[in-house]
Amino acid sequence: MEDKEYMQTAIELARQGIGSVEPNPAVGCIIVKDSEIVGRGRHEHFGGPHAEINALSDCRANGIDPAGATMYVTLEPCRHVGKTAPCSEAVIEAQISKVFVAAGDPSEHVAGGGIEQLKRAGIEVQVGLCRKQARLLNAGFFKHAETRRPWVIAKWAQSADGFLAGKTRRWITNEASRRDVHRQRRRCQGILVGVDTVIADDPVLTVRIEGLNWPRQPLRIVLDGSLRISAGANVLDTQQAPTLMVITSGTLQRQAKRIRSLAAAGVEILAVAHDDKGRCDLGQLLDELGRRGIQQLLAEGGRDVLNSFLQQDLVDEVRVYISPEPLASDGTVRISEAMEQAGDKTHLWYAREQDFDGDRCISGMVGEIG
Ligand code: AOF
Ligand code: ZN
Repeated sequence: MEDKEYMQTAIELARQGIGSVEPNPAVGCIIVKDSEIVGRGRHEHFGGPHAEINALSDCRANGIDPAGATMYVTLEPCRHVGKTAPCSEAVIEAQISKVFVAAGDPSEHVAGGGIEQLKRAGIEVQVGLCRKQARLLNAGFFKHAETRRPWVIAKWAQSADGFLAGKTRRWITNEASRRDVHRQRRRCQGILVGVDTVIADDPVLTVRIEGLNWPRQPLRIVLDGSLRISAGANVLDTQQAPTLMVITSGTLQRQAKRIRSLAAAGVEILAVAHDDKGRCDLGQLLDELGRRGIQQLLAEGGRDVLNSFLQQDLVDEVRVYISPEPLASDGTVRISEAMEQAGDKTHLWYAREQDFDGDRCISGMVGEIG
């Protein structure tokens, strides 16, 4: 096998962590000695040991001393004490002689320091093998570390003829598609909707997966400039998950009493600037969410909210679930032109089409990965 194939094997290992490791990156690691893979490891879940540590343990469990071996790791080994001890030290201690790193870790606590430490210890380090693939896998992690803003995923469900809602149908897409939405929510730290979606559908906006008691429910974010939400809305039940209501600064004064009672019920309020139509400043909101450590944000609608994100070039990834059935005369809200364009595969990078029991899901990124 060539170096590139070893790194690709490490990337495939890393991929298995998506959905369990966030907001940490999914990382994979392979140890090779005498042209043979002698250790494999990946970061398996948030808070758990890092990929390098698992690969070193696997190597030793296989009865092999990692001294003198080559390591292929998809992210620069950390050198900080976080929930775990620094990987760089473990690699040095194990006397690995050469390390291939796919991509540097731009996080403040690493930022080249891990690579530097390995080099100082006399280890040969080569950076950049399969870099793009490695960055693609953790696009949200890299964007947040580099810009302090979340990676925005615009998601919607539509009928074959482009409607987002119908007069008589509650669900446009099938159960398999909706199960996938919960898997997507799992990799996000925030789920955002506009208040009109709350008024129309009264969603709960939590991660619900059969047989899984998900411990890290994302923050539910409702754009509600003038605070029109009804007191009994499901998202206001903060026993299930935390909630942030985003209002405009004018509303902060006008609805002081209502805001106090929401705050008393555990709902957080964030006032942001607004435009002349009273719409919340999304750039300011993303800055604030990034500051709070929200790395991946799932924007679930409705049409006007998604449209605003798209028109302001704030969307990084699109996920469209398409039912094979038209709604025809039952259809009410049609997708916007901006959404139609964004959902067009020719406009998406790394576009992918999946089948969920007959529903199609088209996903891809709005720009190229740098
Ligand atoms: C690595 N290998 O497998 C991962 C790394 O809180 P901790 O200790 O889990 O540290 C999390 C940080 O470590 C995370 O923000 C990222 O910078 C890095 N992730 N580093 O060497 C790994 N998952
Ligand atoms: Zn580490």
